[in-house]
Amino acid sequence: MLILLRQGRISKWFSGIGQEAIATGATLALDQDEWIMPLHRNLGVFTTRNMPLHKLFLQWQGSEQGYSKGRERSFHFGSRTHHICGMISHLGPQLAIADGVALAHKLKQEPKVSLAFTGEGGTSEGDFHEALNVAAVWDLPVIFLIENNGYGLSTPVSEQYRCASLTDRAKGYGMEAVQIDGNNLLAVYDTIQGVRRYCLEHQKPYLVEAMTFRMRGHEEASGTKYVPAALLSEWAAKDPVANFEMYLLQQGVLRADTVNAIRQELKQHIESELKVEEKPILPDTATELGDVYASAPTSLPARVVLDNSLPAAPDQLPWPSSEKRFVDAIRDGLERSMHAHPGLILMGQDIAEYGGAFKVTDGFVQTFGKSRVRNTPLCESAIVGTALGLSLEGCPSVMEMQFADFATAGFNQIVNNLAKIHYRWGQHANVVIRMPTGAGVGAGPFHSQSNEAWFAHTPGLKVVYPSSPMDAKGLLISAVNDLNPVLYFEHKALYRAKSGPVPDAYYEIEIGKARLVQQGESLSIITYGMGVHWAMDYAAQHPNLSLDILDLRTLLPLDYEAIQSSVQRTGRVLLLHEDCLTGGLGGEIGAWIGEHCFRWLDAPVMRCASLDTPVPFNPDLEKNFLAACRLDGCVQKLMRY
Ligand SMILES: Cc1ncc(C[n+]2csc(CCOP(=O)(O)OP(=O)(O)O)c2C)c(N)n1
Repeated sequence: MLILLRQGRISKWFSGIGQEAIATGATLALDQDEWIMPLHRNLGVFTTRNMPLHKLFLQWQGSEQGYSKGRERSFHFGSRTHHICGMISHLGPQLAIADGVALAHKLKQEPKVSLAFTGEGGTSEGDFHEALNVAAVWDLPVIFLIENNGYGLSTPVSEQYRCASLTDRAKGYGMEAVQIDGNNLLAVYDTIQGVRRYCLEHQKPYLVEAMTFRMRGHEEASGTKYVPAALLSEWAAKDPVANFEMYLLQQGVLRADTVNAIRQELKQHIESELKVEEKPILPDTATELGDVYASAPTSLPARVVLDNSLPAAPDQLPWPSSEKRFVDAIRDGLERSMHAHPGLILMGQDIAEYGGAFKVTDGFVQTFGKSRVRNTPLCESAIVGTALGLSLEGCPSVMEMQFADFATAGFNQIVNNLAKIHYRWGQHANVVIRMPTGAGVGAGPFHSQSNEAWFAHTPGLKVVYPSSPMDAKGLLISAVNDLNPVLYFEHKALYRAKSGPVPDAYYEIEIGKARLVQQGESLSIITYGMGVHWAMDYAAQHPNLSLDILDLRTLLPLDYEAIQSSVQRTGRVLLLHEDCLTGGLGGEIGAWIGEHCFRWLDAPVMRCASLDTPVPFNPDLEKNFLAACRLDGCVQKLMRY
């Protein structure tokens, strides 16, 4: 690897020299179909799972024939075939994915563990704490394996943590732990084998701290100047490969000539694998864009798919339907999905016996049981990670974010892990995150935000935002059936304030399709969520105006066809949303209209949005904050233009 790097034949990678026994020993101790969540120094995981060397080389050359079609670097890739989950650079997020996989095994009653690696530096991340705590509270068979190699980049352990040993932390989680010599292959192998048996038998997690040393720089270019020479020579004497070889020679398992023969054989193998030609990548934009999302699953529960040719008045629906409040429609969609997908897991704070902060899942635990309706500890990041782990094992999940505002605490897992995993290495993330959102409820800056734009900006996510009970049920069912991560925004102020007819059937509303609420000629109001109700109320109060109201319903991907049709009908566009003005969806849609629909415009595209301030608590301040109070002014201005 070092030679190839110097020759420029492979790209930057992170050396595990001096730590080989850990990745190799741990991987050997597991069954081949047990998931491993490796990190950047764990070449041994990939080779021990017998990944063909030529394909690994091609991966590090950024080739299309590697494991990530040239999209990922170094060890940041996974392979379902090998039960290896690719890391993201942020390190800690790997740990909770192992929780999800172990949860799936536990629920399916399969005798399997998952194993997640972390460096000692990574143990300082909140993700470490959250993942270990969830595994402990939920009794999950996960092995957490710390490779304590002395330095996190240039930071020595003395500046990383204060406990005497990282195993001390296990006690705080109610978990067993052991510290071992990570440079002794047999000690690693034996320990992980025994720990694995423990995890299976007791259905509990276990923490292993393997002591080792990083013999080279964090990556080659950064060197080891900051490491005292004495430490390097002390650990050089403990080299795991040289010591194992010596041990085998002493035991008579190996002879000197066999050692040479093995070396020659490996050298030749490496040389011939390196000869596999890399075909140059011919970038194809359609392929790149096409791989952002997983395609539709091949089999889905029998369902009705509602399309946009439905009568505008929902009470003329061709199916039996009942009048339902917005909140009950969500509940109905969730309940029908639980029946349709026996493997579907619900997770969230207080969602079981308590029924959730908004009582959406009230009574679910009686119907579906506690293993499928799961109260979680207070740890958004770990639960999103767990949801991803469930998806690796084929279990869809719906996580209730108690308030959309708290998505910040799980942001990394959402925008970096869920969103990018399919593009990076072809793994889907069948995860729905319910986001109770919005203001107008006097809840102040941290229980009222509209944060959909953060996610609508992230390739790989889908963002839906229903405004009617009928859409709420259908879009939720679609979101669960979709293999991609879906952020499902539900406005809290609509829960009990709005009702409407909802078909009794198990039905989908297609993600990515807007709904024409009413057709008009003088002005388009393009909006979503609460904005739809503001626009409808406004239209009712101004019957003299012929308003075209388009409910986007999905914010990513956007229905550009419907947007263009609306612009063509009126030539005047007002983009209305509850989110703040700057960086809101309105700016993006406005730019698109300017670029693609200029010839139909009779006036500049305008935006009506909430103020660029946090959401204030006082009702009068909140009213002044919200876009609704500026709607009339915007419409009048646009009509006058
Ligand atoms: C969230 C985050 N912060 C910082 C970094 C930069 N970084 C990459 S590896 C590393 C050190 C990690 O140390 P450790 O977990 O001990 O693993 P080691 O590299 O020693 O194997 C740092 C700081 C990162 N990748 N992610």
